[in-house]
Amino acid sequence: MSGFFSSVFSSLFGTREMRILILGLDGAGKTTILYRLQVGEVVTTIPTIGFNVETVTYKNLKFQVWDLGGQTSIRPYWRCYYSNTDAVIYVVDSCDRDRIRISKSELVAMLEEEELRKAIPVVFHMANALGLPALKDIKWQIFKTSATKGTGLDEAMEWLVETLKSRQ
Ligand SMILES: Nc1nc2c(ncn2[C@@H]2O[C@H](COP(=O)(O)OP(=O)(O)OP(=O)(O)O)[C@@H](O)[C@H]2O)c(=O)[nH]1
Ligand SMILES: [Mg+2]
Repeated sequence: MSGFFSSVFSSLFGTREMRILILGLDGAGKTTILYRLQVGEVVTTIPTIGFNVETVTYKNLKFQVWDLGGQTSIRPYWRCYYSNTDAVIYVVDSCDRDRIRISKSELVAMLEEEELRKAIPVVFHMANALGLPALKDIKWQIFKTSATKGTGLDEAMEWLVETLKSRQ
């Protein structure tokens, strides 16, 4: 890349890695998504107590991706990770119908957090059942994804990258 273009490029994106959080209820598939994005494979997971953090390179952009544990007792600690977050991937297991309301209320509560005001939310996995009024004034998108099959992840990441770029 010539000096001119590389300086334009770095002024657009800086040298800072974009910070992404992956949130959602326990068992939603967050850790599976993190490692699917990082190594392109389905890994065997155990419930996350605390977090996993990995650097993910996607379309030549580097992301620092934080996957937080989603168990009820751990959710209050999500807020400790909110500051300086560029995007939140919120994962909903559409088969977990019994807990869809809990998932919705955690999502709505998260979106109301002041520290996440500038973060771009992306919902992975869901159908329209959530009906989210809280999202009407912000740019958002829902993608049907499967971390095990790998479907939908590319499309969702493509949208996120373009949205982050258009905001620079
Ligand atoms: N069928 C199907 N199963 C999935 C998918 N993603 C994850 N799983 C399975 O769901 C289980 C839980 O996945 P995890 O990725 O560990 O869930 P998590 O959201 O990280 O859970 P916590 O760490 O407890 O918050 C695992 O057995 C995964 O193999 C998916 O897209 N489809
Ligand atoms: Mg996990």
